[in-house]
This record gives sequence, structure tokens and C-alpha cells, in this order.
Amino acid sequence: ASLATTFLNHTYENPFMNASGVHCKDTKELNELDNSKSSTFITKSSTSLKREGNPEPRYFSVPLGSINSMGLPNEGFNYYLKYVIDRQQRMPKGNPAFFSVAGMSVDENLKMLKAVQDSDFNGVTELNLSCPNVPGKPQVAYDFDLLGEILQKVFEFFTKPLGVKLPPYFDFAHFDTAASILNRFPLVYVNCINSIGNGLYIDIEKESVVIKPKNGFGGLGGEYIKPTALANVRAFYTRLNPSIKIIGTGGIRTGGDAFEHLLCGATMLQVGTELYKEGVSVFDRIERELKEIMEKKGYTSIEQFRGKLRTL
Ligand code: RRO
Repeated sequence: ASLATTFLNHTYENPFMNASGVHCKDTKELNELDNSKSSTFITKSSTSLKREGNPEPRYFSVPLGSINSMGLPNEGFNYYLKYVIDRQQRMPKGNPAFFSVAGMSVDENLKMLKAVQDSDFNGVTELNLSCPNVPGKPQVAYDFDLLGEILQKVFEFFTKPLGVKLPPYFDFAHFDTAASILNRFPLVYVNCINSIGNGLYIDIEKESVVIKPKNGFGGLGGEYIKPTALANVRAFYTRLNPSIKIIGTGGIRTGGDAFEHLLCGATMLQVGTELYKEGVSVFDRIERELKEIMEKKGYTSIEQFRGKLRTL
């Protein structure tokens, strides 16, 4: 079976990459991803200026996943843009990379996207509208007026391939409204989902929270969130224009999880919590497991089953 995946006129060896934020904060981690069995990578969401992020501990692995309140620690926009452009020059035939931005205001996002537009970067840009962890900054994508307004302003000048990172939605009214807004713009993809915002994990022994920022509240990832991730992938796959692809993120730990995201309609797949836990060798294992499932079922390509989830 082949895992070959065509996304925006480029065929990748497989659909797998990291989820932004995990294993992508500096050149060392990015180089490890680039040399791993993932087919490409995405950089840590950046802000115009370097940020230290929230106080530690700010990421905690738990039996069924993870909770984080990193607070957007990053080396700054220029650091990651330079990384992806240098790589492009070093490997002009390399797979296109993904570059994530998460400004703290509309203007900061517009300023960074203008700089991407004016740069030599020829990969894919992701606008993160769903960071749950900056105290005092609500998630943009939960404010539908703001969501439409920012995309309107972005597409007045941005002509390179752009996707958006969405938070999970939990109501059909919200799936419908979000999709009708997103369908007005020439987005190339939506990425479902970011962490489920503001969960609370408790250590019974210590009668305490496990991360320091926001009195322990943080974004959930991993096994906990797979059903919500699948629902969002499916809801947007069935509502968006076919030209807007879906990246599936949330609870991908095994080849079976990857298969489920693909059945729901995802094209590329991102691994966060499990990559944090296992390191980049996670990609070898998940790819092997996905191929085994496909071969058992008689599939030779992902296209044969992508999106073809059955209902009762
Ligand atoms: O840095 C973070 O706290 C963070 C971000 Br920007 C995000 O988009 N999602 C997340 O779970 N953590």
C-alpha cells in the first residue's frame, strides 16, 4: 500500500507531520523533524517578537493525553521565516514546509502575513486562530464576527497558500456558521483541531493542579480529544467547498487513529501529544500501522477510502 498524499499540487510520501507547537520550537527540533519519516513539518506558531511564554510547569503528560498552557513561547517571526527560507534554498526540491503565525492582535497577524507575502517563502502558511492559553486573549475563532473580519483583511493582499488552525466546535449551529464564513475565502485548508481549551487535570495525591499558569487550566490533547477532533474533521469536510482541504489533528496515536481521520475526510495528519511522548520515531510506527490496516482491507492508496465514512 502507498501512503502518497497530494496536497496543493505537491505529492508527499505520506500524510504525516507534527502538530504546531510540538517538536518545532528551534532549528534542532525542526531539523530532526525534517530528517524523520514525517513528510513535512510546521513551525511553532510565532509572534512578531520572541516570547518566553507562561511560567513552568506548563506541559504535563497524563495517562490519556496532555494538558498545556505554554503561552506561545517562541523565537520570534524572523527566526522561523529564516529557517524555512534557508531550507528552501538548501533543498529546492524538498517537500514544501508549513509556517505558523499566531499574532496577539489583528494588526500583528496582518503585519506578519504581509511579511510572508513579501518574502521568498514558497511553502504553506497557517494562521493560528485558536490559541487557548494567552491570559486575557480569547480565541479569535470563537468570535465569528472577528473571524470574518480578519480573513477579509488578510485576503485583500495575501495570495500565497493559506490555511487556518481552528479550535474544536461543539454545536451544529457553530459548524454551520463557521463553515459559511470560511467558504467565503480562498483558503487552501482548515486544520481541525487545536487543543480543547481550558480543561483542568487534578493530581489526587497532591490535591493539586499539574500546571502552573492560569491556576491549572490548559488545552487538552491526545486520546481525550480524538472523538471531538474526528467530529470537527467530518463536520467541516461535509460543509466546506471541496477546494478547502482538511488537516486532521487530535488524538492520532496509532495507525488506526490515522485511518479514522482519513475516513472522516482529512488529507494531511498532524501528531502532537504522541510526538511529544515518543519523539520523531513515532512516525515510523504510525506509518507502518496505517499500511498494515490498509493492506488487511485491500486498499492500495488513501484515495480509495478518504472521506468515505459510512453512516447507519
Ligand atoms: O503556546 C501555546 O500555549 C499553545 C498554542 Br499557541 C496553541 O495554539 N495551542 C496550544 O495548545 N498551546
